[in-house]
Amino acid sequence: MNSTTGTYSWQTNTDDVGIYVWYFNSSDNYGGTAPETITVTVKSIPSYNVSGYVFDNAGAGLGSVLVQNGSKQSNTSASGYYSITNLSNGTYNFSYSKAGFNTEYLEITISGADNTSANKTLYDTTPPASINTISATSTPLYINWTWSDPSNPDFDHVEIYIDSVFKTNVTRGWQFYNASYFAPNLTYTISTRTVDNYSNVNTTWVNNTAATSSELTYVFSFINDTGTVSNFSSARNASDGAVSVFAEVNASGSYQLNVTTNTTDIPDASIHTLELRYNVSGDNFTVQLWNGSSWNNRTTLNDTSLSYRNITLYPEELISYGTLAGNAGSINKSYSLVRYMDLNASAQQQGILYLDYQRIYNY
Ligand SMILES: [Ca+2]
Ligand SMILES: [Ca+2]
Repeated sequence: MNSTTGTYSWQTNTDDVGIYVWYFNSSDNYGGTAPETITVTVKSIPSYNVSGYVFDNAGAGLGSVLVQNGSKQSNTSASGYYSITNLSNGTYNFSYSKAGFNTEYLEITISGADNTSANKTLYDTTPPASINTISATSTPLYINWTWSDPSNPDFDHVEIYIDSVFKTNVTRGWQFYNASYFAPNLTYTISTRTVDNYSNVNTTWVNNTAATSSELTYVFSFINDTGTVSNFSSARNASDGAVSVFAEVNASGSYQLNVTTNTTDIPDASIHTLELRYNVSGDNFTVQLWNGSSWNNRTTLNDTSLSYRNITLYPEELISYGTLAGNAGSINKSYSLVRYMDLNASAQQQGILYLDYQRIYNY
């Protein structure tokens, strides 16, 4: 009460909501009085709610988004829904933020009603980090690359390219690509890019170049037109310390040998060498190779103690008959026919060829 002006004022707060009855008695200096009763009702200021959904790049509800205007804040549920209560009329600037997504804003005006459609879309435009520590182990026909995935929660997969050709996507957690079939003794380059759940692609390539090793293909089978063959499997093993014995037999009055061997599954490579370890007794033997239309003499085996013999094959001496196909591509496979002959048959002495191994070296 202002005693000079007679003005009475009362600043209410939210605790004062209610109905008040005020009694006034006024008097003048001449004995006159007058009562007055005034009823005062203190009402709460009207407040409203703002609610809506937050969506992601794909239009799906996005949970755990912080929706905030000053001290008023809420996190979205798994479905993307949020609600902020107790806002009075006015204009508000809401922020919407979540790690990995671009922060967005929405201006909301409240004018005497709830706003139930304050929807917002957050976009993830950030690609994941690259893979780490890629390395390779190789065999003649395979290279196995391994790496560590990036730690980003939304990392989804790695794109795999071999020599700049897309091959596949490797899902999060696998962390390897075993490439088959490659040709022996060549280099191959893997290139990788990481991608997140929203198809954001890391434009930085992580590459690794590795080499396949050389391949040794052992003789597979044989046909003895003339002669005997024993312990043939010993010719298919360079480390067993045992030999296969190709022995002449007496035919039409002279000792003769004519044994043809077949080596299959020889993979593509730039150069092929026929490798022998052998010795002879009693005679020399000619090695012939089939070139697709005729037999041709390539060398004479005449060492009487265990010796090595290498013959570089001509391309036509590798006869293509199919392919080996894997997840990295396909390579041609070939076979080669090698014949052991006695070209100067003797009537007196039985010659013998001892073969430690026969193989074709691809490099
Ligand atoms: Ca991302
Ligand atoms: Ca052997």
